[in-house]
Amino acid sequence: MYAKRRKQLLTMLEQYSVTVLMAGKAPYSIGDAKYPFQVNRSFYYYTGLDRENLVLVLVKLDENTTKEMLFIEPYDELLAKWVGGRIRPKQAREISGIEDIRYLDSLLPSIGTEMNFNGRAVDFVLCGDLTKQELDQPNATVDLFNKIKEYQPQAVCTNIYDKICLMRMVKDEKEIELIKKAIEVTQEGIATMMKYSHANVWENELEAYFDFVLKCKQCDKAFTTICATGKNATILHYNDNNQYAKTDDLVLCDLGASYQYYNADITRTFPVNGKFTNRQKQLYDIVLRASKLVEAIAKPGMTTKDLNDEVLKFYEVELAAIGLLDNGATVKDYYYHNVSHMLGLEVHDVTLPDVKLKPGCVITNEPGLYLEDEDIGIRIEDDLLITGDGCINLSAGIIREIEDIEAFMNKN
Ligand SMILES: [Mn+2]
Repeated sequence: MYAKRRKQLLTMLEQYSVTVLMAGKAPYSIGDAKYPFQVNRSFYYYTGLDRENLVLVLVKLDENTTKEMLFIEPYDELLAKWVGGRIRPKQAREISGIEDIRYLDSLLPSIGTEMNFNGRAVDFVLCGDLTKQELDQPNATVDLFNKIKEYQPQAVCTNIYDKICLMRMVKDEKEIELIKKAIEVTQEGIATMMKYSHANVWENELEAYFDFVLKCKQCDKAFTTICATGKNATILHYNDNNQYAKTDDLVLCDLGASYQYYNADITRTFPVNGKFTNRQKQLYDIVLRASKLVEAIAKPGMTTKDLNDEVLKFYEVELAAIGLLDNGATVKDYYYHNVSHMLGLEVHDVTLPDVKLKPGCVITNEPGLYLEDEDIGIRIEDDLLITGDGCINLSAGIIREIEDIEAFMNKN
């Protein structure tokens, strides 16, 4: 699978190019402590390896002359006793399918050799996968390029983010299977939260039930859980989760499991005491119908902006009908985010501006309504797989109808 992906990428790369993808390193947090290591997702996508400080180099001279090399750190016996062993060449070869495994101290000379093919200097392109955020800060790929530039002044640096993005945005069967697994665990986590919810429950208590299920299922959190009761739910990325609910508050839980780096991104909103008030029902029903609208129209050829425009049009009518747009208020006063983003190895997965959806894209569908004055924030978020002519709601198994939520919570 990884070899196939590298082969596909190589066909998209320029002739006479050296492409470098890095696994990355964990940065220091406080003193000698480090943040948990997060592998660069493109590196993982093309190698299946999730260890620190590995480098993939792809060389393309022409369509028939390509080369792939993986650079690793030498095994360190003492380090192995403290934090575990580094990956050995054999294991790296087995997982990634790359035959040519070398040690990192030969990275620069190896690239130098490739750049002097047949003894002549050619206009090589050093490529990397740099996101918007990475381009704004010191970056190891750019540092490496600058070193190479010292003795290969003709080298130019090209960002191949767009090419990688075009591949990563279309998920294959294996990837969809892993996303489904992440959704399944998320479903169990949400059900457990609903079961143990009660009037005046603490937000962090509900969060803990979700975390417990994830740990038991060998999953990590896809992102910091948002568990927001009452007014807190009107803050889109509230994650203090340290307040307790009022008796009849709604709780908005935006969360997801991550399974083998593939993510779920789900939101459910439910009454802490198991019973919606009439006002909550009225507003929840509008959000639910917005969600069903998106599900009905999402298909190849559309952009996520098209989907959001449809939600805005729908809200114009629905919010006016219940008087929320009187006195100059606009839809944006109650709904101030977009309805959809790509989902995959990253929660906000790679995408290009105005890119049209294709079969195999996985996107979120997350309309919401937020009424600060009434202490009500509602969002319903599902994960959709775009198919040949429409979409499949991968999270349809997570209950969201008012009657289903009330029945489930009261039974428990
Ligand atoms: Mn989302």
